[in-house]
Amino acid sequence: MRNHWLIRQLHEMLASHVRGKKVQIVSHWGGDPDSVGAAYVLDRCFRTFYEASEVGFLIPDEVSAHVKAIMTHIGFSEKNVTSPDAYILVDVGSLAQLGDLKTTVLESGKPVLVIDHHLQHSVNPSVMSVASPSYLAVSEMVYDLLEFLNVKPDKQMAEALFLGMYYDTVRLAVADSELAYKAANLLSQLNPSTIIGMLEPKIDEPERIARLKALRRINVFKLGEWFVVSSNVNGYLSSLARSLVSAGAHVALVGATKGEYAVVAARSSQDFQKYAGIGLGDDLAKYLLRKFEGDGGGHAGAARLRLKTSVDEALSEAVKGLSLLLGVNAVELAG
Ligand SMILES: [Mn+2]
Repeated sequence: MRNHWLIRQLHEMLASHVRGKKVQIVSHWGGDPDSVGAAYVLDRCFRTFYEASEVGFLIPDEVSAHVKAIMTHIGFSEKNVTSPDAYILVDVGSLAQLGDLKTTVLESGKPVLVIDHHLQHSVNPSVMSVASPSYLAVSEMVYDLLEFLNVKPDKQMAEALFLGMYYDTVRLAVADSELAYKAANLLSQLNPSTIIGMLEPKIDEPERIARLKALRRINVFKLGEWFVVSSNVNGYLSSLARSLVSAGAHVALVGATKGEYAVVAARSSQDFQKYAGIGLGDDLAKYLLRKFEGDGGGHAGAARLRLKTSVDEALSEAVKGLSLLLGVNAVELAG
């Protein structure tokens, strides 16, 4: 167990806020295999071991395609709990990641508990948090919670936790030996060939067209050693930003018009997150929210913002912001 003290604290908080209560579990916007895998096992534990009277799970904003595939496979679906007694936020590094559910959660007046493995900064004082960046995934924290409870995961639980750990460690590329031991333990209960493919789901035709069109419309900038691309699109923001990073961008900025706002999604590559020394969800978000009226945030490698301006203006200000934060000029590559 990575941190026995933290897991005991988690257990004690759950014991006092879940037993006999109606509990709403919420992930960060869009969800990902880690938040969904951890939420699935927590949902089961809340029913069985913590004796919650009702449990539901919600994903704010658009649910990503691979998350849908995983949920269908393990038999887990979203459920809205009416007037819950407590909110449990899973894998939520900042409250801005609650997207359209942020106000509902914060204005409920109910206990809010965050279970997370990111650095928690500027967390609202009314929010309780069990978090440690020493954990490589929330699914790993939940793995340790099962061990603490002396519960052996069944096949669905093993699949959910394995996918979460595998995804958040970039297919074990940033894992350590402790996580590898846990992953191996889970792997012995499942068939990798049936589940690992779910992390690369088939995309449907409209999304495929959107991705290809986003590529056609990009502007490419060189900021010192980093390549930054921006694209003005119509939808599928997170998916397009991710695909531009896998196409080779260190930072991808995509924006779409939504009413009188520009919604901007930003993603960065692993090496940018590791070596650039700036975070999209904090540094870049702060910069843009000083320039424009709006809201949003995220974490080091991913951000989503709503800004009261045009998409082109928001994207060019984002490039300017990155250039200032990195202390290098932005040079647009022509053609
Ligand atoms: Mn995570």
